[in-house]
This record gives sequence, C-alpha cells and structure tokens, in this order.
Amino acid sequence: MVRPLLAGVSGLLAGYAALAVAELVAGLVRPGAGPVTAVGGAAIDRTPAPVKDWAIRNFGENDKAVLLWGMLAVIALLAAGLGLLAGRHRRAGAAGILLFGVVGALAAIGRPDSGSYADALPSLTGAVAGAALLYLLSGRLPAPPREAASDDEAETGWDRRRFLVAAGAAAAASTGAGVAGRLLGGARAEDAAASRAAVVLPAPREPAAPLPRGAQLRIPGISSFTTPNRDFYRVDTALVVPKVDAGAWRLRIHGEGVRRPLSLSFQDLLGRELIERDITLTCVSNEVGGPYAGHARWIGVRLKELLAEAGVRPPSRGGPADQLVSRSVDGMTIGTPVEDVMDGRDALLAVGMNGEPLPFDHGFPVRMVVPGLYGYVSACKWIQDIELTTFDAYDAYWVKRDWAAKAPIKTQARIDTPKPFARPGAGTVMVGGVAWAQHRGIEKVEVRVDDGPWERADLAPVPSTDTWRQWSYPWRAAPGSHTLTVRATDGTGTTQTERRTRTVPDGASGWHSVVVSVE
Ligand SMILES: Nc1nc2c(c(=O)[nH]1)N[C@H]1C(S)=C(S)[C@@H](COP(=O)(O)O)O[C@H]1N2
Ligand SMILES: [Mo]
Repeated sequence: MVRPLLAGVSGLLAGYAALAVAELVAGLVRPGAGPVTAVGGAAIDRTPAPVKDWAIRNFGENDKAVLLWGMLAVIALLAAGLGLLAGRHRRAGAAGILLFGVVGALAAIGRPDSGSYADALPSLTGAVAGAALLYLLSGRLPAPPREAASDDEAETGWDRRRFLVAAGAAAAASTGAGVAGRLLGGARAEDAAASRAAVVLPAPREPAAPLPRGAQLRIPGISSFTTPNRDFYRVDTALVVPKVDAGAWRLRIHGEGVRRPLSLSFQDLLGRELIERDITLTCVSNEVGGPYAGHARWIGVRLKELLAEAGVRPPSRGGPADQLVSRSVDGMTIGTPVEDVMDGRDALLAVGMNGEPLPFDHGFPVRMVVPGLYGYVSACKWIQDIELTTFDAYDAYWVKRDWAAKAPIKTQARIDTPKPFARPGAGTVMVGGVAWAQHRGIEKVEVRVDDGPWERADLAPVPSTDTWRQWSYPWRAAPGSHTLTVRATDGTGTTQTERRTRTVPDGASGWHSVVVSVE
C-alpha cells in the first residue's frame, strides 16, 4: 500500500518541480512561454466555436480561470500516473515527463506571439528537472510487495529518511524556483505598470460634450449609461493579460497600397490631435439579453487620418486593400473593412477609456475602437501592427474559426429591469433597459405584454448614433404571470427580426423577453 502511494506522491512532486523550474526559466526567457500558458493558449486557439460559445455561456468571464484550474487538475492526475509508472519502470516514468516537456515546448514555439526557439526552454528544462527528480525519488521507494513479503521492511532497505529528505528538499527548491520565476516575470509587469502610471493623457482637441441630460434614466436596476472600467466586460483569448511597456511600444502601418509606411511610438500618438468620443462596444458572443456590451468614453487618434497620411485610399476611391488587419502583441489578428474605418465614422486608435489610460485588461497602451462593428472585427487590444491587405488574401483569427469575415452589429434591445422571475407588486412597474444599433442609432423601442399590442417605450436622449440608448415603459401590471418582450427599430427604420439565431457566425438575433410574476 505504501509503495504506490509514495510513487504517486513522487509523481506529483516531479510534476510540481517541472512546472516550477519551467516558471523560473520562463521568467528569464518570456513569461508567456511557460508550459501552462503555452498549452492553455494553444488549447484556446483550437477550441471549436461551439465549445468556446458554450464556455462563455457557462463560465462567462471566468472561462480562463476554469481552463487553468482544469489544466492543473489534469496535470496533477498525469503526474501521479507517471509516478505510479515510475514505481514499476523508473525510466519509463521519467521518459513520460520528458515527453510532456516536448509537448509544452512545441506549444510554446507554436504560439503566435513566440519570437524564437528560446520559448522551448522553459518546458524542456522543467521536464528535465522533473524527470530527474522522479528517477531519483522512485529509486528511493520501499521495495515492491513481492520482495517485502519475504523479508521484513528493515531488510528491504527502505530508507524512509532518505526518501523524505529528498522529497522535502525537492518541494522546497521547487517552491523557491517557482516564486523566483514569478518575481522575474513580475518585474517586467512592473515596468509596464510604471509606464502606465506615468502616462498623462493630453486634453483632447475635441472633448466629448457632457452626456445629454436624461441619458441616464433613474430607474433602479437599469444599466449604467457609462460602464465604469472595472465593470466593463472583458472578452479575449489572453490567458495572461499582456503587460506592454508603453515606452517600448511601437505601431507599424504597412501593406498593400501604403505609400508611406508609418512606425509610431506611444508619444507620437499622444502628440497628435486627440478626439474624445462616446462609443458602445458589443461582443458577437453576446446572446439575446446577454451582458457583453458596455459603454465608454474613449480618447484616441482618428484612424482615418493616420491611414490617409500613410497614403491609403479606401476601395471606393480606388485603393487596392479592402481589409485592415490589426495584430496584437499576443498574436491576435482582427480584420476590419478599410471602407468602414475611412467612411467618416469615428474609428479610433484609443489611448484613453473613461478619462484614464486604457486598463491593461482593455488593451493598454493602444487599442482600436470602431463604431458599429462587433469587437472581434474591429476592437484589437494591445495592438502593435496594422497591415493593409484584402479579404481574399487573408482570414483573421476568428474567421479561420467559422465566424463571419464582416460583422456589423445587429440591432438589439435588452430588458434590464424587472429581472427574469422577479415578483413585483401590482400597479405601475417601471420596465427599462438599453437598446443598441451602433452607428445607425435607435429610433424606436416597443414593449409587448404577453400577446398584447406593441406599446412604444420612452427613449432617453443620446450623444450620438454610436451609443446604446436607454428606454423605459411604465407598465400597469396586473397580478399573475406575464411575459415582457422588447424590440427595437434602428435609425434606418428597420425593426429587429424576431428570428432567434445563435451567436455564430455573425451575432445573435431575436427579441429579448422576461417572465415575471406580479403579486
Ligand atoms: N488582442 C485582442 N484583442 C481583442 C480580442 C482578443 O481576444 N485579443 N477580443 C476582441 C473581442 S471578441 C471583443 S468583443 C473586444 C472586447 O473588448 P473588451 O475586452 O475591452 O471589452 O475585444 C476584441 N479585441
Ligand atoms: Mo467579442
């Protein structure tokens, strides 16, 4: 009994040592090159669209934490298994760890943000350390039962002390290595944090006007018109949020039809004419009634101006490139129609969000924001490269994964209050929420109670067509169970379709409804 148990523990210790040494080396090489981050990132990239959608639905913004803990659990099981194997075949167990090291190394050098083969080092050195430890520990296990049966324990020569000393020393050294790796990686993050703390956003040449009076309805439970940064939804593939040092950051603009390629520093951007705009962002993975929309006041540079300076012409004026591909420091690629970013809408390279530099989670130092397009086709965070090309020549990250190449935001209306299954008292109940059809604007919102007629909701004022719009409807609620349904009509006069579709490939459609029981 004792031997398999100790063999399993040896495996766990070896796995722990492998990860810890890998963490240390990753701290030296590149924090993102650690095996867990690399394999997790590779797994995210290979997740089929329906599974990704399911994960977002069920785990929401905790999807990455769930993936990490799941991976650690799997690694622990595999490590314990290899420990048991090593209890029978020392070499095979150790070889198993080396094999996983190779998997980690391949994942690391295959990452889009991997710059060199050095990214294989964390996994490889970690695996060598783990394999050596497993080999050593499995040589110090008590003898197998068939031998122990004939002799007594003392004569089998199991030196409990020797095993415990080796195991304890390995655990302590691993912890030290892991902590040191974290500190090394953390030092880089501190440079980035210091560079963010040092940013002073210049006053925009065109500040946004104050929100119109009444843009924010005073109805309990309705979304805040402006979403505070800390509450802003976050959707991205980054297992570890990129921490970019603004001082070292550059943006390149190049590609087809670019007559004067540009390379800009963060200071270059801050030195240009900045404008401030209210723009509501929406994720294509947002279900009808879902939470993945948020509103912020952005400060940034007009993208059109930079492109014009680079000599880019939109297709309608004879330009050869119809797709603008933005690349982030973590290798994300996002494709946006060149026509859209040059048609006069406020497509921005944003540096500020609600009056402060972009939070790291939302793309510091610079991200794109384009009114009217879902985030995955416009809102590249941690951007570092803009390439002009064509939709024929290149498929961006999500397009390779079954999502549409072009995705204007669909008109949606959401009931924020009452919540589903609420139990309001009979009498006047304030129904309220938000509706959005960015860049087309919201012209009308209607509410229907059960199968009754559509009734017009009151619309709050908005700063522009690029934001969501709050609405309210005073409902004379009678006791019983009722279904409230809402639908919106955009600025072109088109009412959103009733037809429910899934989020893949270009965004969910359909009317939002909630069931409440009036007491
Ligand atoms: N680098 C990078 N940028 C990205 C993404 C990403 O995964 N990586 N996700 C996009 C998607 S799908 C959306 S909806 C928006 C979300 O922006 P937010 O997290 O600031 O709300 O960012 C976009 N920009
Ligand atoms: Mo998204």
